[in-house]
Amino acid sequence: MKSILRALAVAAGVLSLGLPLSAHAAGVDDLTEATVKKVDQAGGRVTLAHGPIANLGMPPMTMTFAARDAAMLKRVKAGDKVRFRAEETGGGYVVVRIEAAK
Ligand SMILES: [Cu+2]
Repeated sequence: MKSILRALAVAAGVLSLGLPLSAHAAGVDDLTEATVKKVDQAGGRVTLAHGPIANLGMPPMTMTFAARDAAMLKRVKAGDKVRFRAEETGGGYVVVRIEAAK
C-alpha cells in the first residue's frame, strides 16, 4: 500500500512539473540569452554560447545551430550579445528567431 501511494505521489509530481513546462514552451517571449561565437553566413549556421534553453530543457553550452532563414544571420556577428529562440526539428535544433540583446 505504501508503495502504491508513493507511485501516485511521483506520478502527480511529474504531472505538476510537466504542465507548467509545456505551457512555458508555447510562450512568445521565451527567448534565451547568448553570445555569438561564429557566424557561417554561407552555410546558414551560427555558433552560440547560450544560457539554459527552457523550451528545449538544455543546459548552458556552446554549440552550432542551423538558422531557419540564413538572412536572419546578416544582423548578427561574432561577439554580439543576443536573445534567440531555438526549436527542435526532425533534423536537429534550428534558430527560428535571433535579435540583439538590449
Ligand atoms: Cu545547446
